[in-house]
Amino acid sequence: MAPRVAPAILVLHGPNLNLLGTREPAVYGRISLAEVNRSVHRHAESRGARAVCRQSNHEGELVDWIQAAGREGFRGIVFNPGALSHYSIALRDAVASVRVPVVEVHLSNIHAREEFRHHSVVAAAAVGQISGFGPASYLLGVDALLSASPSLDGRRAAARRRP
Ligand code: CA2
Repeated sequence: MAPRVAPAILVLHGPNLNLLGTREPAVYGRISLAEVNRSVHRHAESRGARAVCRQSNHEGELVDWIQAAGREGFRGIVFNPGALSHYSIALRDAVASVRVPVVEVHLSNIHAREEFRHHSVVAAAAVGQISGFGPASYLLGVDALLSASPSLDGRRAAARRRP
């Protein structure tokens, strides 16, 4: 029998998340992005999966990574688009254009913050959104992808049919 290959999950962090732990601790906590990534790696391994974490301050680079995720063999994407969540139609279109399921995550509860953060244009193209659990949002995102993968396609198709 062929050896079982651990499913790989791509974790994408958007603009400014490289600053995590250095400013705004009241909103985003004191944990650095490197620490978040370490706990994501550990968590994925504990679930028999493998995580690859990337951060970019550039919308186009995030689009490129989303488009390439299927070719690169990723089973799903845990995606924190940062402030781009609220206005990037390019990211929404990229998420909608790939077969790989995308779970949108946020450290803070975007619905409990300023009005302009309440709406994510990416969310309707994602299979779901996890918001407000700090770094645990990423771990919950990994769990969502690993536990729900077979049914995600159907939910995604339903989401796409919505106007
Ligand atoms: O809560 C989240 O995860 C956000 O995606 C974070 C974005 C924000 O624009 C979204 O509305 C919600 C901001 C990321 C910037 O992160 C910083 C972290 C520390 C210091 C400064 C910025």
